[in-house]
Amino acid sequence: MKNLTRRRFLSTSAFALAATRLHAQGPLATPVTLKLPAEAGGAQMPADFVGLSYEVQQLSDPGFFSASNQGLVEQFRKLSSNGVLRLGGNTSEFAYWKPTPGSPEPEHPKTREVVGEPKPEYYAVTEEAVRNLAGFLKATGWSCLYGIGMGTNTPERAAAEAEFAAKILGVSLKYFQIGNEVDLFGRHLRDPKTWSAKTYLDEWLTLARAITARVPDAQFGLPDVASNVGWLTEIAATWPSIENPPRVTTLTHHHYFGGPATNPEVNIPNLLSPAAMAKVQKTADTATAAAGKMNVRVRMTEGNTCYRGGKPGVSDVFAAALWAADYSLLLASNNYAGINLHGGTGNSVANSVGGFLPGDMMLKEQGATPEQIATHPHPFYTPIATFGNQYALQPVAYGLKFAGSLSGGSFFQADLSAELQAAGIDASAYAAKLPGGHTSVIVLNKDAAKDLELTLDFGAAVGKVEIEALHAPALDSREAYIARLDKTGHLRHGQYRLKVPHASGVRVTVA
Ligand code: BDP
Repeated sequence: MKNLTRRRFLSTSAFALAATRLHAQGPLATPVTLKLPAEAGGAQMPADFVGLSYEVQQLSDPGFFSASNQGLVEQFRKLSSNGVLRLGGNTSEFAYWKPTPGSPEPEHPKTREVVGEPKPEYYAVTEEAVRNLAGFLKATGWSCLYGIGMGTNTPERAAAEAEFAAKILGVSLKYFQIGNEVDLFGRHLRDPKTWSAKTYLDEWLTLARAITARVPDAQFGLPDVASNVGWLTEIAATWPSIENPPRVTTLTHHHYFGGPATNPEVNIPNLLSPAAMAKVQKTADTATAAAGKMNVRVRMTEGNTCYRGGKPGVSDVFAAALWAADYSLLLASNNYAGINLHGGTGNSVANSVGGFLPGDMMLKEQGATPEQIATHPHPFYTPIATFGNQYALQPVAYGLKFAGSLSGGSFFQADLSAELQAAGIDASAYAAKLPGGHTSVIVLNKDAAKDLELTLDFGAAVGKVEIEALHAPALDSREAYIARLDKTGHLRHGQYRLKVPHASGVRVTVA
């Protein structure tokens, strides 16, 4: 088992420097020419767009988010030099603030036990954990969205925790979030007959006001819904009638492509289909319209390929990298402030969904041995996997990192993906003007078979061309590489012609 685990770790962590194992050539799709507009002028992708999401329960081990956890620090830095760590998840509703080692555990309200939701097992968040988190953020260069429970919390405890977190995290704290997937509270935490966006907002205001009384410059993101973005619309409509509202900087929601692992609809072709991205676009339209009314931006604070811990063979393979790159860039071009892909340790995520991962059951039923199961990352969708005391970036993280290379840039306002799809190929493209003045185009050929013969028309003579590829031997391989390539295409009169192989991504950057 040790050997297998070790091998898994090496294969996903290596950055190949040249085009290594490129897969076989596919049939060619109709050649496409994409003309880039002269001016950027679209959405600006924040420098700290890239983010990860973890369960608050991760804080119950104060050594996890700590500067001394060097392996994890390293992987965070490898993913981004200035990302955003979001703490929340289902387990955040069962955390309680324990200010001093001697302070007693408070009494907890009664909740219902429901399959798929965490069991009412409470744990403490301590000053030590928050101090270590501050050190971790300094060591990584990341900032934090700090999640405070709503489901079983009180205004007094919320305010005390927020006051300490604000003091210790300082500039590393971007904003607070109160409550996780509040649109689902009717399942196990509140009375489904009376729970609504309105009753939620009343509770939220009580907690946020208690926090603001102790942290006068506190900023917030809300409502962190699982999927009902209609709540964002309702909140935006109600907002002007709230007197002296707490300071909200961001509207937030989650997104999982599908789930759980046992759902046959969660498969690679569906994940990479244009239909999946059309759904994302629809949600983005609703969310950004609401945010526009409140003069704030939207952030997708928790999401991934498959809820309840991911699906082996879909969440932990190269297809997830292409999905993550496309998903991130689609939201970025829709003016999102950022995204946080969910992950963490197997235990914390298993607890968040009721104690076990459906993906493990699936593998067992397929006859996998415990040793084979242990070679998969747990949870299956995690961007950074834990294998023993080692951490490793997974394919989905390489997709996020690849998309993140446009951070700080401004998008060209052109639906390049629509032009590619009109040519009958499942591909997407995004182009941005980078802060240094370079133009960078990312093309994701998600097609399982067809290679794409592409001409990028920059409209004027361009300087040096640099190419980077996101690739792996196959869509279902548990590997991902980001590699610099030399000599792949031809530059003539401001037109660059290249081939984008099926199931791969390419980034073309020109001076
Ligand atoms: C979300 C929860 C999170 C879970 C995740 C999942 O907020 O705690 O880990 O989904 O189902 O609903 O995988």
